[in-house]
Amino acid sequence: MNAPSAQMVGNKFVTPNWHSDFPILKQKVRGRRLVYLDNGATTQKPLCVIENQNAYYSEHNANIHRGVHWLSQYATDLYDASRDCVQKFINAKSSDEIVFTSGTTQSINLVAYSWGLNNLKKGDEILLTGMEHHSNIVPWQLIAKKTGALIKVVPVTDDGQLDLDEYKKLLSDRTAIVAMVHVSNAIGTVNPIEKMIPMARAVGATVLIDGAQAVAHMNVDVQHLDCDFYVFSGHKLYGPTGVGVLYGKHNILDSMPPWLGGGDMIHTVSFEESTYAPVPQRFEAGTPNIAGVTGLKAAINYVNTIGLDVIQAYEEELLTYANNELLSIPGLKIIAEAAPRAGIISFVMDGIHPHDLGTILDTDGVAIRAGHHCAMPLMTRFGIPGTARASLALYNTQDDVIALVNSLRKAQDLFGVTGSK
Ligand code: C6P
Repeated sequence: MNAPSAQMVGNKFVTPNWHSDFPILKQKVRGRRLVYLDNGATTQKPLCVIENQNAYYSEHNANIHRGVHWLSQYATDLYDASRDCVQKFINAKSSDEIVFTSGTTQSINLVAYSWGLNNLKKGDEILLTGMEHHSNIVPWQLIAKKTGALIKVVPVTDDGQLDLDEYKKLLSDRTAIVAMVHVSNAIGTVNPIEKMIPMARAVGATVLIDGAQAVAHMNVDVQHLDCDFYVFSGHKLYGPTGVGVLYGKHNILDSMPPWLGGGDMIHTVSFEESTYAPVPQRFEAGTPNIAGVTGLKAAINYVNTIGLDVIQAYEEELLTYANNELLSIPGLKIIAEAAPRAGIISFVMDGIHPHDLGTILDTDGVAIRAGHHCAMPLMTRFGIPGTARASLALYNTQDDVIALVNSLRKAQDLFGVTGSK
């Protein structure tokens, strides 16, 4: 399937009925139709995921990898089937390369504390980019303090893209790891990681990609990318909260010591010494989020049924439409307007603070995010306290964009701002 799914009818494009798969979108907020444009924070869940969670707790709940009883074995099978599903979803070579975590944040911390603490030494460089989410900055700062490694940062250009000339200059045999975001949560830029990963490999660096904002919007093939680690959260992919993924190449995961200790990650335990389970169990200490993991499979199945190429084509069309509509508002500036973007429009408006915009839009039932988006260094780079961010998902429609634009115009009226255009 590769045809865009929206059809032009007159001057309006008619969207498929994905909206109706999401029960929460039927409700009214403050008496108005809910216009949910905060999908970068978390996506809503389709009925099949909600029903999956209900079925898990109504029929299948038991602890996994422990019980000899039927229910435990059933729950174990469900859990393991999700691992196979994720493996296929990102085209990992084997399901052993998929570690379940609580989300992107935990996945990055796992790599920092297990790989980083054991591989980084004084003078090594950790190369980040100027558009990282705090969860791909702070863990590395903590590890840099402990190891004496140094953090270097690829600068962001005025048009919201990574400066590839500077990236090239920053790469050297001191670069131990490049940890970078695939799609920026704050401004939506899609980074050219297909080009950047081989450059990092050429200097022998390990590569981690933060795919939190990518996996719901485009196909990801980790073998094709040839990254060492790829991380994402289930809840931004129409799945439950509290479940995430760390993909790691088998040889590198296998070389890493456990990060958390406890049940289910051991081979043998005595008071003198313990030995550890092979990967991925070595990194899944304690009772995991079994329900969440099974829900992630339901979410991936949902996405696969539509097809990420179809979703991507549809969202690109909607993003272009939203972009043009927003630019018709005087005094509104889109950050990274010229950059290739996925799913996100981040903007500022003359005379109205982003937080005020967020509050006024909420009175119309329009949910956006306003603030620094956990990317404070990027806001500093642009000299702004924050932005207003509308982030799209497959269920958003042209009507949602119209509601957003009308509400922004209303905010201008309320503030007596006419804009500079
Ligand atoms: N961004 C946003 O509104 P967790 O919280 O672990 O699921 O994801 C953290 C994270 C890491 N990287 C990127 C690129 C992200 O966008 C996020 C989460 C949300 O933009 C909440 S701050």
